[in-house]
Amino acid sequence: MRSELFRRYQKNPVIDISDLPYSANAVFNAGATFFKGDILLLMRVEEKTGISHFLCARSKDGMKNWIIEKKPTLLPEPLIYPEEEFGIEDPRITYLEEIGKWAVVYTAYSRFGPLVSLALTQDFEHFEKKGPILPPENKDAALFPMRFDGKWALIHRPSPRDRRAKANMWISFGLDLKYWGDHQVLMEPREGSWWDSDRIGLSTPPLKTERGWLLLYHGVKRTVSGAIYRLGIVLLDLNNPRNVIFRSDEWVFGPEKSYELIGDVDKVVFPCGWVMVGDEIKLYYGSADKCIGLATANLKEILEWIESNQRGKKG
Ligand code: BMA
Repeated sequence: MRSELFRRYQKNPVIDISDLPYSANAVFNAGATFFKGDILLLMRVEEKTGISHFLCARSKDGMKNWIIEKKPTLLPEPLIYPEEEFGIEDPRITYLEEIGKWAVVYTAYSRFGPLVSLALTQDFEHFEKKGPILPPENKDAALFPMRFDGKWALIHRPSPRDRRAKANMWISFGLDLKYWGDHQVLMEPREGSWWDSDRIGLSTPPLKTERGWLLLYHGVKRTVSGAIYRLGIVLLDLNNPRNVIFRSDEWVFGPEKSYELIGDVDKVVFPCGWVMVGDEIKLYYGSADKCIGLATANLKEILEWIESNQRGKKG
């Protein structure tokens, strides 16, 4: 049997509510990036009201000695941004070299439904909120770090209210970071008993590799005892990310440990961020909507695994 591609950190959960400087219900679904020599997590904290905000944590090795901000880093501001009435959730971070800023794409939630909002920052202290960039219902969005033929690219997941219509992943393009067009379906859920048959959505922002843009997506299967959230691997064409060149048949990571199986929402692994340290990927994932898990993977192993799976299919 092959060893797992993603291996859990032995001391998981890497961060949970007992690490926070104030009382909260849950800390999960964190965006991740490098910042001033540290690994920085922008964590979703769900308050005991049910409303979420973001809180920064930093660590040299991304495993221990986390320095966690004393106060919330980014709060919903419903008076200025009514779409944030019920909170802000699930940040995905991309560093945009062209403008020298980090883009945080997140879900803003209100009575009008979840939508995709954008904020820019240079220091993770001050944020320029740009407001909604896509209308409801839409979530699971992240930017690519560069332009393609002069245009920025964004992956996102609109979900039709009519549950008979599938929630697909889309890709859109734009000349600035605010207005999006050239919308096109990128990936659809599979059918029947497949692990990703109910809905799919982007998990981690696209990571540039020699073979293509690597990303993880979550696939949901609905069962009589509820939904199961698992992860699959995708590779997109380096020059034209509309082309999916690989999608794993099998999930590569799913809820197995008690902290992934039991929480506020059972059987959920939900990453929003990863970083590359040399050849090692550090993946940060929300566990059962309650705490944060860490898993590591070797990029070469992943690319070799993709290669052998592609070959297997062709042969
Ligand atoms: C998704 C998002 C995530 C959450 C997941 C599992 O739709 O709302 O924030 O972690 O469901 O509950």
